[in-house]
Formats: sequence, C-alpha cells, structure tokens
Amino acid sequence: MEKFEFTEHSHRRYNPLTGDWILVSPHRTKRPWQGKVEKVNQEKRPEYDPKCYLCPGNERAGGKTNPDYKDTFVFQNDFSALLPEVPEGEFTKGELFRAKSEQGICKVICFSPRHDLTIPEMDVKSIRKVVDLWTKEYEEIGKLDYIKHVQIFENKGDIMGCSNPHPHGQIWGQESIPTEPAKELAKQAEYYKKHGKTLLGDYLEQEIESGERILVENDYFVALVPFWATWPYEAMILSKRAVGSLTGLSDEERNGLADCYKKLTVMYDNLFETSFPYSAGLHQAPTDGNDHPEWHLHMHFYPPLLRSATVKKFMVGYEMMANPQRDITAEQSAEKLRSLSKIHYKLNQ
Ligand code: H2U
Ligand code: ZN
Repeated sequence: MEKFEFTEHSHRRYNPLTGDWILVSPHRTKRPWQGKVEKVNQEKRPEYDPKCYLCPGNERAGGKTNPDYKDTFVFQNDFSALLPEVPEGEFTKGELFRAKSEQGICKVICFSPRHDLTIPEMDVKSIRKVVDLWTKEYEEIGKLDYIKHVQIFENKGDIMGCSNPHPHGQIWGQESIPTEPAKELAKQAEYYKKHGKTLLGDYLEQEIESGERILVENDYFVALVPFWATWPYEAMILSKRAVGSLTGLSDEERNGLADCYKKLTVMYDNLFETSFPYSAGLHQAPTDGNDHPEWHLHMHFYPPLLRSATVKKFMVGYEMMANPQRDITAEQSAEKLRSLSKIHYKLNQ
C-alpha cells in the first residue's frame, strides 16, 4: 500500500470552526483544470438604470424613493423577514413541537450608486466606505437591547438568488444567535478557554507559515481557501489581529479589509472571466452584551461555480444526506486562484 497523502487519497477533513466534517476525493481529479473556459455572453449594464429599485432617485417596490446618494446607501428592507414589532410568545407541545417568536430588523445596503459596478470593479476607497457603513450598522443594530446577532451578507449573481445586479448586500439583526454563528461561537469559546488565544489566530499563523492555501495577504488581512473548504472555490478573509468585530479595527485595518475584499473578488472574476457569483458574509461577535474575546472577525465566501461560468457544484444527494464532498482539493483551488492575473479581466479587454 502507498503512504497516505491528503492531497492524493480520499479522506475526511475537519472544520474546527463548526465541528463539521467534509469528504475530499482528490483521486477523482488529478488535474484540477480540464479544458477550455466557456465564455458566457455578458450584458453590459448602464451606469444608471431607470427601472432599478436600488439606483439613486428611483422608486422602490415598497413605494419609497431612494435619495440621490453618492457613495453608499442603507434602508430598511421593504419586505423584511424579521420585524422589530412582533408579539412575544412561545408555542410548545411536549418535547417535539417548539416555536418561539423572533424579533429583528432587516436592512439593505447599496455599495455604490453605479448600477454597472460590482465590488471587484470598485476602487478600494469606495469599498472602504462599504466597510465603514457595515461597521456603523453592526454597532447601531447591535446596540438595540433585543438584538443578539447581526448578520451582514451579500448575495451576488442570480444563481445565488440575488434579485438585482445593482451592487448591494443585506443586514439581518435578530434576538437569537442563528445556527452557523452559534456553532462557531461554541467552538471558538472552547478553544479560547483551553489555549487563551483565538482559534482563528492560531489557524492563520499556521496557514501563513505554510502559504499553501493563501490567496491574498496585506499587513492586516489575509484571504485563503480554508483547509476544510466545502465549495470548490470557497474562501475566507481573516483579520491578522484577533478582533471580534469591525468596530475593533483601526483606520488602516479597515483599508486592509477593503483591499483584501477587492483582490479576492478580482481573482474570482478572473477565474472564469465572468462576474463570479457567491454568497459572502461577515461573522462577528454576538451583540448579546457579553465580552467575546474568543471571537475572531472573519468573512466567508461560498461560491457555487465549479468548472466554468455555467457549471456549478450541486450540494445534493450525498451532500444533503451525509456531508459535503469535493473532488478538487483546497490546495488545488488556491493554486489555481493564485495563478490568475491580479488585474480585473475587463480592464484587459
Ligand atoms: P437580494 O438581492 O439578496 O435578494 O436582496 C435584495 C433585497 O432588497 C431583498 O431582500 C429588498 C428585498 O426584500 N427590496 C426592498 O427592500 N425594496 C425593493 O424595492 C425591492 C427589493
Ligand atoms: Zn441600479
């Protein structure tokens, strides 16, 4: 028998942030890159679209009108999934039927007045304004006494269910800590208790030392493909310094985050020369009034594309019934992304 190599042989990988496992089958693709990249016809969007409900000056579906905003703009979601006023109550029947009212708040953030741009096409200064607005919203929403968790996220691309190509994201604050952050909270707290340091701080130190999965590194932030990535080109942005949330970042660090966000998404767009779809979101310390020294600020990117601008990875069958599975390894994905031009492909056309 040959010696086991995790880059060659089927194996399981552990996600220390959630406690989940994934299955990796590298033998199914010795070569990560198989053939040509299909180009998709890309519509060129106008800078302003009179029919877009996010463009400055336009009326939204709910009847309100957007101001003539110049950089970012935030508003309460006209179709909020969570509402600040909800009658408090519980429904319990025996052990098996449980329900509880949930109070919350949902907002939409426009990243830019320009309808035709996306994060990788925006300049770092403008992305920094998005970081500033995220910070302000996390702080303000998190201060509300009924809000224990603030989820900031972005759906990009219609295959991710994004309703509009205008660059935007969402914020959902709520009175309980949702499933994924709750798993991360438990794991980070356990690690911190044992080692007196953050789990992601120690993880990042070892990733930087190895370099194998690193995509972008500046003085304050790193983007990498996590060892336990489930989506083919999954990535994570981590702060080098152990801070729990955006509010703990210095001015320079906020620029560092904007720079890292841009560089990662440029790589993504260059991979298939298309506007690369993903769901991304920040994971920050709960806003439950407790100190969270264990929490280490990070941002996840879950992109569905696998082999081209149209072939996506399905999380079905085994993934739904058992756990996620991937063929191309995290190391191969990182190598592929790193090999791409650092200049956005549209600027080369
Ligand atoms: P997504 O593209 O990720 O679906 O986000 C857009 C959000 O914008 C969505 O939650 C809201 C939708 O409810 N929206 C408004 O608040 N006002 C509108 O006029 C249309 C869409
Ligand atoms: Zn628009």
